[in-house]
Amino acid sequence: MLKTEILKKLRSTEGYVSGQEICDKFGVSRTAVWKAVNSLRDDGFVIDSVTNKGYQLQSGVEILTKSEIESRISSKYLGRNLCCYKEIDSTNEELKRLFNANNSLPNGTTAVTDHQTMGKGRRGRVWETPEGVNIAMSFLIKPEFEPGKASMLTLLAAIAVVKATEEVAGLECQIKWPNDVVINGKKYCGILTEMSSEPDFIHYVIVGIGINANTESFPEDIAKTATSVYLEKGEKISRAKLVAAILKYFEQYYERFEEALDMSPFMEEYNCLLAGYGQEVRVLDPNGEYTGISKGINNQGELLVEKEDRTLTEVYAGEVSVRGIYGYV
Ligand code: BT5
Repeated sequence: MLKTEILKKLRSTEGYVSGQEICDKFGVSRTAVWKAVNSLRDDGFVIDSVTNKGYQLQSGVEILTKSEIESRISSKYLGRNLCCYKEIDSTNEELKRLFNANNSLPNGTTAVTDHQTMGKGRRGRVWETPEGVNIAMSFLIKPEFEPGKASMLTLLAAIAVVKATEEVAGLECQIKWPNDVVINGKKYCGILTEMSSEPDFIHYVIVGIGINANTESFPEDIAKTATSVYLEKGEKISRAKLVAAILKYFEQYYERFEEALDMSPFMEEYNCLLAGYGQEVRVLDPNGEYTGISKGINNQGELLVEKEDRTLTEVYAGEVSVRGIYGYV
């Protein structure tokens, strides 16, 4: 797409790029360039234009648009069919609607929005995505493995978020099994994986990721347990860069998962990132709470917890939450 290409060119050039150079490079008319630049401006980019010099992108703009994300994507198929929205109820719900309208929706189709009006957590909980600061993104994949393995994709997504955050923001994160990524003990990212399947066949899996990127403050009910890159680092980051990095890393990990079909290639890495590993945790099981020592995940992605009587329980993510003994992590 011309807009995306122009954006890449402007970003990679210090100083001005002449209109003629853009025309020659992409084989398009001056009018097409002018229209594409204006459309980028409509998206919110600040682009200077000076007669006889050309165009220059002003740095420091932080925008979550299709062209901004596309110009940074390096994954092979994940995010290549990209749908971006200024505002939507929920990116998970949007992908479901897109799939229901078109069963041949490409594998890896991704939805990203700046603002979710009805963001979902697990089991009917609410996920906050206020305007202009956070990331809400979901991708749809069509795995060929059995439905019982899909819950492990949440764990892969958590590793991808950790890697991407380290790369883009230089921040160290931990994973709170199964679906949170935390920084300094506070929730920075939540993951919601949903699936449509028959007993032995997956129609699709949607992995939804919510990230507190540039959030300056949180509603009172979550202020004590939530954090953002901005609050941890004191700097705002490019959300588009983070989206592209998450897609890149998830695709890489997922390729390896498709070969192994379990967590064995990632267990060591995962357990190193696991909050509370080797420590006492409280398992909030609807059939009765208990405490024990977290022994990390097994190759099915279940959390192993050793109870006081030395028995080892395999905790399945479904109905259970795990807490640190003194608080959220
Ligand atoms: C989650 O649920 O953590 C999954 C969140 C998934 C959100 C993504 S955004 C893209 C996609 N589209 C959707 O509609 N959802 C996905 P859970 O483990 O149930 O945690 C929910 C709890 O986290 C809430 O009850 C709050 O206590 C807390 N919470 C809500 N918003 C938060 C935020 N922005 N930051 C930190 N904590 C939050």
